[in-house]
Amino acid sequence: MQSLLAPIPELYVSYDSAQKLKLEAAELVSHDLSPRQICDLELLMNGGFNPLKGFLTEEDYNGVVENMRLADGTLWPMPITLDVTEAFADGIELGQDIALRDQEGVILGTMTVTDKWVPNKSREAEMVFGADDLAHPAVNYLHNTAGAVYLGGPVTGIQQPVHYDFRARRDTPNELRAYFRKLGWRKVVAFQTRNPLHRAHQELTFRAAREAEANLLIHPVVGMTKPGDVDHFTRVRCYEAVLDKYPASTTTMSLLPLAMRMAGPREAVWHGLIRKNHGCTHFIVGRDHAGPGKNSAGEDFYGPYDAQDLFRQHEEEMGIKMVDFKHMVWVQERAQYEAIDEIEDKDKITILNISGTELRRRLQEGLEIPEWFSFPEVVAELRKTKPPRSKQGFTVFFTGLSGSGKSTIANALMVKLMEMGGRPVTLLDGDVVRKHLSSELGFSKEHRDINIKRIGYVASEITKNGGIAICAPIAPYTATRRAVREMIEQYGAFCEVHVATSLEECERRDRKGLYKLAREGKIKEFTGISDPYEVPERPELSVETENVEVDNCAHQVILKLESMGLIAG
Ligand code: PPS
Repeated sequence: MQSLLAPIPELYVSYDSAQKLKLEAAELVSHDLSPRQICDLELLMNGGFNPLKGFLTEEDYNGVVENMRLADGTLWPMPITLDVTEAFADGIELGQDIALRDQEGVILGTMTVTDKWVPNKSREAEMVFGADDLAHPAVNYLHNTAGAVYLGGPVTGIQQPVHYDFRARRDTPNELRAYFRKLGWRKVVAFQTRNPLHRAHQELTFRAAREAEANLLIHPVVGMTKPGDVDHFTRVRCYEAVLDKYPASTTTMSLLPLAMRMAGPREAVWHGLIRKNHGCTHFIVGRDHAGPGKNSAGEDFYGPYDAQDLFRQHEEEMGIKMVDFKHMVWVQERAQYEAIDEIEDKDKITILNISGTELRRRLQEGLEIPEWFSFPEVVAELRKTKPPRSKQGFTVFFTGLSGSGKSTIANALMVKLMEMGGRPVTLLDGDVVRKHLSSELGFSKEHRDINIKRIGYVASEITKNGGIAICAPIAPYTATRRAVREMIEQYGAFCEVHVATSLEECERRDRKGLYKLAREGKIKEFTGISDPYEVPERPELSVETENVEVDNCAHQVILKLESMGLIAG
């Protein structure tokens, strides 16, 4: 078993060599790393992925996919691969050095490409993630984000990726080892997390450390977690508040720049090896560790204890011990947390629990979250990032034919929302956007899509920052409207309103005289006449404008927003 006292091998060269290499690397072909590859590279270079010396070669990859072992037999459960596009791979010869750059172009390291191959992604999905099912976030990434070709070979580290946030809380494996050494911590239990910590977590981690007679490392992931998780800025502020609740000098916290794959059992083994590299002797594995949620048939991808079982099988070889998670519940009569399997008088007591879903509901609706469940500082942080829906930003997206009445209703809605006050309101009207944001664009499908995505981007920024965006373009294509919805729903609600005025009525009104010109062929690609309009199938609201006052149409939208909880009734 490796000693905690020994430093772990890193892939970095000395400072002087790095300066020299940086200059020489200017001549090399560059690969711009994806956010996930940057996380992987950081842990490769600093020894977090020891014993890997670079991105996996084809032989190592096959071994890892098929039986969790590198070609030399060493246990390693997760393929750490450098995926690139076919076009990039075509220009690379075996034996060639390439520069690995971050998204700003800063060179982090170089790699000698020894292997280049087209992986069988379906096989990788089946073996590593348990199913070739796009409902699994890593399988979705594999098929829809990762490049088609993998490059493998040894990496030479030049410099760490730059982090501007929480710098004092980031430690390499060797920095943590040195810290443990300095404090004389010979046994350390690591706790992996991607969620805010509440009182039950604090109790269980504290007990785990006490049982193992060890110190405690809270080791949250701040690289990439499951889409939809609480952002790491908020989480770290929450962790800092919880850290004060442990007895002084028993516990520390460090941030891990890992890109999680949500691979359940294999991920647990991977997490354990990473923590061993960081100098820990014990690792807490919970129920459904790193679980990705439900598959496309609505069932869990992994059994609740699969991760513990796989870890236990390899514990000895890994050289880090598993501490299994105790399910902690609040016992009202005794006003304390207890491990559920240690309670003997279950029928005489009241057990309280708040599920994740219930917590999200309470946060969303601004309801009480009791002190037995979480610490007031944590709740305050969560409330700041997730204010109730009636205080969050949102987007109302009108779509409909030219002359359907979108702009008129949108203007009326804007005035009504401004009268209510509370949030800034911005109107992104079709004509106005075309004048200020998209003046160079025409009306081809490609140009319309660019135009709508620009509107979507601006609306998503407004929504993110707590404002109300009202958009009123024609937006004739379903797929583009869906893309805008996805952009916005990351930050707040999206209310699609179809202004369902018929083509006959729009043409009869012909406010701008454009339909006449379109019929005469003087305007090309005119929506409804010589260009398509795909009617929304499931908009949040559809309004008729024939024989209905504008004020009433705008009022229908207000009622819809109220029913969605976006404005207080
Ligand atoms: S799109 O498809 O969403 O990008 O169109 P949009 O930017 O909303 O269009 C804004 C206004 O452009 C006028 N116009 C045309 N519309 C459709 N097809 C063609 N070929 C065209 N040429 C000019 C039209 O007046 C649109 O304004 P509204 O407010 O919808 O009447």
